[in-house]
Amino acid sequence: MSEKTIFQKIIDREIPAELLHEDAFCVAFRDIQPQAPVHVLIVPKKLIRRVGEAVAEDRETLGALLLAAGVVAEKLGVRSTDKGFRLVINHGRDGGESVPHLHVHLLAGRELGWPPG
Ligand code: DGP
Repeated sequence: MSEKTIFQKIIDREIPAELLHEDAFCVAFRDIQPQAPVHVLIVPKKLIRRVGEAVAEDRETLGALLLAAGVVAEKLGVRSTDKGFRLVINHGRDGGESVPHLHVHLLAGRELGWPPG
């Protein structure tokens, strides 16, 4: 079996992290290298390596990640449309993935440029 990812260790409480949200499917905690005033990672408890490798049975988990994003955005005061937030999922080298455990980035707290870098 391959070694646990850093996110799996957080989920298993082997590494401390302040959880902003937890439900049956996922946890959310702040990114250690924030790219915006609000930068939260939403991570499924099930190890799905990356979004393009999810399978049909992951449908409920994938939906739970987006629902959790709304909950976290509300909790952090950025859900209203006059503020707002962006969700990002990086897949593979060109996508900028560095941790091989699916996670949704929730970025907010400043105006985010488009197109992204
Ligand atoms: P990505 O490049 O999409 O795979 O994003 C991985 C993110 O994970 C990156 O923004 C930094 C963050 N990260 C890496 N290690 C840790 C950690 O130990 N704790 C937390 N909170 N975030 C981490």
